[in-house]
Amino acid sequence: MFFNLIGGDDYRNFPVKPMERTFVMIKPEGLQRGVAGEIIARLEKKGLKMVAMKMLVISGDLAKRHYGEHIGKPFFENLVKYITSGPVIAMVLEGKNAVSAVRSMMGSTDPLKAEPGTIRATYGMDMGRNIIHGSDSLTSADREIGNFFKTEELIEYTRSIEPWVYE
Ligand code: IDP
Ligand code: MG
Repeated sequence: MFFNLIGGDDYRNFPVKPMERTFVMIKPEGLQRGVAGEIIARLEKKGLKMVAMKMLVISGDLAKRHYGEHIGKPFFENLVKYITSGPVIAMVLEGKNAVSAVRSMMGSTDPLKAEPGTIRATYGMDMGRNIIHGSDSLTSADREIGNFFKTEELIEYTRSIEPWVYE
């Protein structure tokens, strides 16, 4: 588990909290439609801390590993073909309950059923073009982060705004 303690030595007596890390990806349609920056801005404004980010074209092997739980499902082949079809932006975000914070900002898998205002409801029309991926649990997050990033690509740093994000 990538636990990270922030503010441990803080002279303002800022409490120590274990933070979660989650894996987030802007899918190819996000870049093609020119909304990647807007989506990243939403996550950033929420208070989540970026600890890693890169743009890449996913290989077939990586796509199959990333979506391994869906092998055999009717949409699997298309999903792998699509997710490898153009560049994506992969990132690791850190925060209190980061996994569920991102999932609730994303909304349901089907953008037409996603709660209005969520990222998928705002930017998407179709299940296969739902704009964003976010880990569904801490276990998935660890696995997915490991699939996309080397440990040395996860950057440790302190943000001075932390006490204005967390009580
Ligand atoms: P999630 O992304 O909300 O966690 P999953 O069920 O893990 O949803 O599915 C992974 C991705 O596969 C979805 O984000 C979506 O792009 C695609 N997908 C899932 N179910 C379908 C489907 O029934 N038809 C087409 N694509 C699907
Ligand atoms: Mg999923």
